[in-house]
Amino acid sequence: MRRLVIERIDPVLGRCRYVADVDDRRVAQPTLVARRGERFDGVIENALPQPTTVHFHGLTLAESQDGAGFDPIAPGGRRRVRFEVRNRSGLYWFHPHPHGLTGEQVYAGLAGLLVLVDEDDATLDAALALAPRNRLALALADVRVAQGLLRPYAPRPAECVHGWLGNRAMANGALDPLYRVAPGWVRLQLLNACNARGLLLAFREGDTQVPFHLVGTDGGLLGAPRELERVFLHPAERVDVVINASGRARLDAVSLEFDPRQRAGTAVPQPSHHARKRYAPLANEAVCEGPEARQADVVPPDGAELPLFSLQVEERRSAKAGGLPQRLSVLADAGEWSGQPVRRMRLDFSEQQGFLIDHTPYRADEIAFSVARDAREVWEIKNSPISTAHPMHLHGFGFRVLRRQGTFGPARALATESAGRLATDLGVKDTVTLWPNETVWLGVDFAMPEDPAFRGRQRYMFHCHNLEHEDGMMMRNFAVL
Ligand SMILES: [Cu+2]
Repeated sequence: MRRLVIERIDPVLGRCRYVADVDDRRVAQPTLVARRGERFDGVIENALPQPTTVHFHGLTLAESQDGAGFDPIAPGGRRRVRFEVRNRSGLYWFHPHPHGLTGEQVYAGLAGLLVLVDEDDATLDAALALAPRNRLALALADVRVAQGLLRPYAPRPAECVHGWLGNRAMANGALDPLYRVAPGWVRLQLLNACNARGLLLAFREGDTQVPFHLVGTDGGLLGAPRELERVFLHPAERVDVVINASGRARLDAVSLEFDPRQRAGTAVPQPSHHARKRYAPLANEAVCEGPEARQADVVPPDGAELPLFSLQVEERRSAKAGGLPQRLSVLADAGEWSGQPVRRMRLDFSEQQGFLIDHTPYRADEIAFSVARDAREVWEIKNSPISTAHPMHLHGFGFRVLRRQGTFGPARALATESAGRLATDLGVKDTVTLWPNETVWLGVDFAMPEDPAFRGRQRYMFHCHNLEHEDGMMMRNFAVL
């Protein structure tokens, strides 16, 4: 059994971390590695002064294992969580999901990576002749640094509506991350762990942009690699990319400048921190209530260029670079979904309440809709023209992106085919980003494992993974019956 402790380090800054006992070693900010078919067996201890949960993002889990916030762990409490790892190899992650407190806790450092491996994963590494240190799994997050110090989470009202942004990037909790790699292929499994910032990932050698290959998305490897120059990565999305470092001295990963399509103007609805009001010790802490001009921080807006991390290529005489296979997994195209029932949802903006799904603020005790066990559904999700980019996350089930319509120019330019899909839409996804005025069609298979934990009604969530939108009620519960 593993022990996963959620700690708060500094009472002023509130920097949090996961501490795991892995093979009798205490590891801070752990990256857990699991093989498909293995069982996870852990005790989660909450050493925070707030309620929390641990959501295993992207995994096929029953309600009791998903950590979605229906049943938080109280301060000082503990919970045993056991499940079988059923998903394909890829980068998954775990983070808190207590309703109303998620943004604060994730920003405080609570994001752990879960790398799943299987035969396809090992075959790819072998073909690339990957040096062990040339494989990195990184949680990329923007943090607010002023006078050399990390600033605590203190969003102003406008930031509670539009998102809390940082001015510097961290990878796995470290500022100015630089990794030494050997010549040859480098494989990077990258998570956008930012609260709200979208990234347009690219690699540079000096001033020259260096192409890379997309080999996987949220839910594992693509069928075949795609060569790209840049790729959008919004909060909670993952990409698995390989880049050839042979003949290069240094590669810098950056988020390129882009138009973030903020179409909701500067409207500032009255934020209301429902979660804090439910917990007396937190009710008087000011969040979302400070004066607009309280902080003098200069934070680059969403879409501004931001350096992410660097790869220093160490010189070696004989670098044996393998070849990139043209077949990565048996993943086929999304398949035939015509004739399946269509469920329609709309992402809205309300001048009073901020961003919502179907004009309805989240209610913990509400079930917005029910889905039949083992059903296959098409979800048609439309984002309002008065909106912003929303990375929408579905708990419990991976899905396929079938089609996009109304995508704005610079994103549309990255489409790979007539259905408007982007390269990242070609894999299994659990989080999909919708630009303002865009409609996406998803194919969702609600097949449930034959496992006693999945018996009976299972509740899941569908929500925006801009964490301020999520905490601001842009979330719905649904049930699988
Ligand atoms: Cu959103």
